[in-house]
Order: sequence, then C-alpha cells, then structure tokens
Amino acid sequence: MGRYDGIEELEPGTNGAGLRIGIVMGRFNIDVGDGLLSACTAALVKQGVAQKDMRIVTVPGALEIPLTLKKMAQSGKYDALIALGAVIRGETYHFEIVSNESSRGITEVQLSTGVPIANGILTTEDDDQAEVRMAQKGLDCAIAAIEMARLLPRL
Ligand code: INI
Repeated sequence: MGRYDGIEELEPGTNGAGLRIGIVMGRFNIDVGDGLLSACTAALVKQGVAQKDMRIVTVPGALEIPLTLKKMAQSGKYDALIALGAVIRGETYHFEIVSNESSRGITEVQLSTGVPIANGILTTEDDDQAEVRMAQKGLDCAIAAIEMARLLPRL
C-alpha cells in the first residue's frame, strides 16, 4: 500500500535483474555520446542488469535513432530501449529540426510499439553544457528504462 490509505499505488521498481535493454547512441557529438553511454551502462549494471542482456548500437546522428529503435522494438528482444545523443545549437544551423524530429520520432516509436524508450538526447546551447549534463542524463535514462519496463506489464 502506498501513501494514500485505501488506494493501491504502484511503487516504482528499479531492480534491473533479468531485463533486456537496448541502447542506441548517435555518434555525431561522440565525446558527449561516450559520456552518456558510460554513465548509463554503469547505472544499468548497478541496478542489476546483466551485461549479456544489454546491446549497444551506434548510428551516425540523432536523426537515425528513431528508425533504429523501431526495428529493435519490433524485434521483441527488448524490455526497454534507451536513446543517447547530443544536439548542440552552436554547431548546427538546423538545431530545431534535428532536436524536434529525433524527439518526435522517439515518442512515435514508443507509442506505436508499446516498448518504453528513455530519451537521453541532450539538446544544449554548447559543448560545455552538454558535458556538464551527460553523467546525470545517462544515469536518469537507465533508471527510467528500468522503471518503465517494470511498470508497463503491471498496468
Ligand atoms: N546529429 C546529431 O546527433 N547532433 C547534431 O548536433 C547534429 N547536427 O548538428 O546537425 C546532427 N546532425 C546529423 C543528423 O542527425 C543526421 O545524421 C544527418 O542529417 C544524416 O541523416
């Protein structure tokens, strides 16, 4: 029972043991991608996800991430997926297109397939901002993926 007497509340589950997690990382800003990936995989391991149950796929940039996720989601091999990458305003004239379209695609894939996807595509003004945020974002995505993989079968 949760905080409200008489009302059942589903507590968040963060045990990753037995979960199969797929990660898609865009290589466009590779240093940030690597920072996201190392924080994310470390957190998954800490929560009990086995290394043999994880798969990492890399693609050129954020715009290639949604289709890759869709194929992985449709395969039935994953309990949750994680998208990692960085779109940095200072380095692109089409920041809005890349950030909005990658995000829209990720949402569309999770809604159409029913496989949860943690969105760890950072959108920042510059490199420094991305580097400050990458460790926390990688960790947050690991926890979000596990929580959603645990929650959805219970609904
Ligand atoms: N891809 C990114 O992941 N981040 C960016 O900041 C970025 N910029 O700056 O344009 C970017 N562009 C590449 C894009 O994702 C595709 O790989 C490319 O358009 C080929 O489809």
